[in-house]
Amino acid sequence: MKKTTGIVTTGCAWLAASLVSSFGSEAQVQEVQFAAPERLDVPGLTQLEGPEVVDYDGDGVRDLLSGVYAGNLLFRKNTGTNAKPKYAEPVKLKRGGEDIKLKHW
Ligand SMILES: [Ca+2]
Repeated sequence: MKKTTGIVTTGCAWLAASLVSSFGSEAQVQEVQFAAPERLDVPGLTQLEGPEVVDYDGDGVRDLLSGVYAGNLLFRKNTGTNAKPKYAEPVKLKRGGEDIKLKHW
C-alpha cells in the first residue's frame, strides 16, 4: 500500500470554541496552549478518513482507528510508543468474517 503523510494535531480551534460554548463566555475560559502540531507518517491515510487516537487493542499504546468515507473501519496498530508513534499498514476491521460497514448519515 502506498505511504502518504498525514497530520494529527494535539489541539484545534474548535476545542477552544467548545470550551467557550460550554462555559458561557470567553472571560471564564483561561488561555489554553497546545503543543506544536507534529507531522506523522501514517501509511495509507487519505483525506476521506476520520482518524481517532485510541488504544484499540488494550496494550497501553495509542493506535489509530479511522472511519472512512466508504463505510469501513480501519485499524492501524501503533508499533512505536505513545511519544513516538509508528503506525502499521491499515487493516479493515471485521465482524463475523465480513468487513464492518457503517452507514452514512
Ligand atoms: Ca494499542
